[in-house]
Amino acid sequence: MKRKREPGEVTGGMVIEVTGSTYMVLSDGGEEFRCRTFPGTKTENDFSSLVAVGDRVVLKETETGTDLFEAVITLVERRRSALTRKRDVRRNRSKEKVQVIAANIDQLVVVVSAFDPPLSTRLIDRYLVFAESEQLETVIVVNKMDLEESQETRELMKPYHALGCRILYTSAEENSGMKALRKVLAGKLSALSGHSGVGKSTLINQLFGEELLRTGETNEKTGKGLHTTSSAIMLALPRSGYIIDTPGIREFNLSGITRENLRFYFKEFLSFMPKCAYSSCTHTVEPECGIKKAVESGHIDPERFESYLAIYESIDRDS
Ligand SMILES: Nc1nc2c(ncn2[C@@H]2O[C@H](COP(=O)(O)OP(=O)(O)OP(=O)(O)O)[C@@H](O)[C@H]2O)c(=O)[nH]1
Ligand SMILES: [Mg+2]
Ligand SMILES: [Zn+2]
Repeated sequence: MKRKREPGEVTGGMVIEVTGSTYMVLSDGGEEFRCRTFPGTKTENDFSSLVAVGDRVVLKETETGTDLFEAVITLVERRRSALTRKRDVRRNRSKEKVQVIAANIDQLVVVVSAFDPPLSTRLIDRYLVFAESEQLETVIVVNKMDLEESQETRELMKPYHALGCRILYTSAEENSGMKALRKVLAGKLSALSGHSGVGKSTLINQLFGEELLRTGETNEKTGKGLHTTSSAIMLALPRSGYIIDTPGIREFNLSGITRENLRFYFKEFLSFMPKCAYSSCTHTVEPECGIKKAVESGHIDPERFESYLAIYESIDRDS
């Protein structure tokens, strides 16, 4: 039964969906409000998206003629964590430098697929750098295990097992590995992120046992997804916890990472860094580099080092 609405009433809530400039908010009282912001909306977060899925907000109810509960967001509270990416300034003229994909998450679930699209360890490395820098818990999900020789996939994932990452192998198609996934998601607020077409929405549908989210095909020629999910959405998991589905990304532009601090976020580098001749060694051109030696002696995975160099090169010199 719907309670009587009182315009002007103030309540707290959590943003569960963002569509354009409309925000769905689940209030602390368990009601859904359709909200918008206004010029007086205050935020405790600087230089980033005003509102994102997962945000804690304060609402003020407004009066409208419709059945739906409607409200304006008066305050966006400080985020305790966030999955963010740097905006591509060439493509985006917006003032906000950092795009918040999901806010206040307990863990980041990086989803890759074993095949179609092919497993991208480069992307995993980018997420791991971000997660290290933000001290975010991560889980790596390798989906579509029904499509690829599992031995080859596990070989590719070996360095991540060695790093101590939590890795799950799933097939949303064949409903395998889902029990383990349910277990790591229980009681937490998790965000799924990864390339388009890896099966993020399909995994969530499988968790619920029903088609809650639209899923898409991958392009036959490129094997890439067609960006089926267009905005982030949060769902309450059947038992406990919340999950956020996010749109597939093309690139993961790291925010907050500089050429200077990058090396601290490849955690297997840390114990070899004291062996570099220069304390500020970037492990790129310097002689007597402890990291390069560790790569040569097999103590650091060469692919991980290649990722480091690729990310290093992709970061603007002046950022
Ligand atoms: N063979 C196989 N296909 C899968 C599996 N999981 C998902 N798919 C298929 O992969 C395609 C893309 O799945 P989606 O769930 O839409 O992928 P997504 O990651 O949500 O993609 P975006 O929303 O574009 O980011 C669909 O055709 C799914 O049926 C799997 O485990 N095995
Ligand atoms: Mg999707
Ligand atoms: Zn070095």
